[in-house]
Amino acid sequence: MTAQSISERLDAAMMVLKTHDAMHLADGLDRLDEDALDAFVQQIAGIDFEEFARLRETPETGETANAKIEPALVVPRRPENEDAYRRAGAEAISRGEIAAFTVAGGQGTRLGWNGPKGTFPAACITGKPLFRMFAEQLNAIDAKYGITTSWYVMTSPLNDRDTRAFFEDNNWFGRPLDSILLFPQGVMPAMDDDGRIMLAEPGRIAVSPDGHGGSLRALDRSGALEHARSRGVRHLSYFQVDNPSVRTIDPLFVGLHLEHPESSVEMSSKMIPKANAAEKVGVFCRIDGRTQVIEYSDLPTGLAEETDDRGRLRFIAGSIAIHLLSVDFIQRLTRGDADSGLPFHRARKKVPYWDSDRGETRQPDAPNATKFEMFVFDALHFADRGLVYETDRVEEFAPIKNATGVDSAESSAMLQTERAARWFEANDVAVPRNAEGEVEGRIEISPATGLESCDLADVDLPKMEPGQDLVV
Ligand code: UD2
Repeated sequence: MTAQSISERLDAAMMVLKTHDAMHLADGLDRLDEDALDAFVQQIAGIDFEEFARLRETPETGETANAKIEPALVVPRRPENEDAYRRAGAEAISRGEIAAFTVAGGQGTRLGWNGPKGTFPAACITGKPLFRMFAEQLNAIDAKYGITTSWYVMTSPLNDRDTRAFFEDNNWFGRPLDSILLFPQGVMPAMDDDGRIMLAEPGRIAVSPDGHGGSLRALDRSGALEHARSRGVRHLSYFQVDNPSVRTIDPLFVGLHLEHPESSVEMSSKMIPKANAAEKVGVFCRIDGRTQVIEYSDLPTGLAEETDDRGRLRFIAGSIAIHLLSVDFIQRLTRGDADSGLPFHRARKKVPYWDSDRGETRQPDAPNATKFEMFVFDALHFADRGLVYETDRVEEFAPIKNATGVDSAESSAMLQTERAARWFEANDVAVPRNAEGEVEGRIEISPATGLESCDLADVDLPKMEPGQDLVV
């Protein structure tokens, strides 16, 4: 078979555009050289025009509108039979059944960091980047359990090359090469107010990542699910790239996911009690009896502020985006059966667009486009029973999302130090604190030293002086 020439492939792309009434996307092609035309043809081939047409015709329903919404049932932080669950989890980890899965395809616009978010210096003293912090945890897990943990990292077409280069420059953090798979997520075209796909400039359609929910089909399409199966992996421990305090693989959570009567062993999630009604985290609810997350922006204020007899928020179970998903469950959701696909959510955004009259790309002053994203927590809806387990904020949630203020590098560093101080104190080593109880100084505990407080029992912890920076 001879390779098709560029003009043949361009003709085929034009047919696709005609069929889908999208000839406006061919505007300005006469300005392009052969490489740019080639990229355009490839972009057209990657777009699912039928899916786009379906989305255009189906407005987001707000399926919660007439549903009965109740708070989710939550397994408490110190569950009955905790030790037995922890043992069961540790055994599954030792059998190599749990892999780590990091979603790192976001654009990190709020942080203002020029590069993939995982390259951000996040450790409170050494400034180790997020990816290194996770890799060092996995190295420690491997040493503790005598295994090689598989690690899947989802990038996006926008940051895949830079992320890959970062891993290469860092010698893959000493992880065995065949145990790591980086793969890009899919993209979705942006839609203008006339319901048309938008052109960013001649030959380039305006697209954006399809949301972290796109991770499920990206796992399938990239071969990561196959890779996992071939290595005996049965569950993925899912976490976001922005949380340096995440326990990448947690034996107690794994044990609960595998053996708790409330779990269907398909998908389980961690929650923390929300700090206040307005905190920007999704909330675990039961909608018509099924566990689901309602994103903070979609939870009616009335419900968000409701309190119980003791004055505690009723809808208090905040999602910190840590889940366990079984490989079989992900496979079931990605079989291509439209009924089990995750729904798309719409967001109004400012998207630069090609103005063919003026012959230039213009930056809008106000939102001019709709972006489509899937959310991974919507998978819970398809699980027979979704287990929700309560964890502790300081132990597991110190996200870096913003340049300053709430959820910034600064607030994360304070939380990281507070957690380390608690681990010292739990092992009878005093830490200097001021009158407000804040730690005087900073502490960073390397994963090689300990993955949790009890790992420090045999470590000779140094005494900390006020104002000191202590790395152990
Ligand atoms: C997310 C959750 C929120 C809460 C919070 C906890 C959503 C919609 N909201 O809020 O409920 O759990 O996290 O920290 O999830 N990402 C991709 N590809 C994409 C989009 C995002 O990989 O197309 C990754 C991104 O790199 C990041 C994570 O998903 O690791 C969170 O994305 P976000 O910043 O859009 O969500 P956020 O922080 O508003």
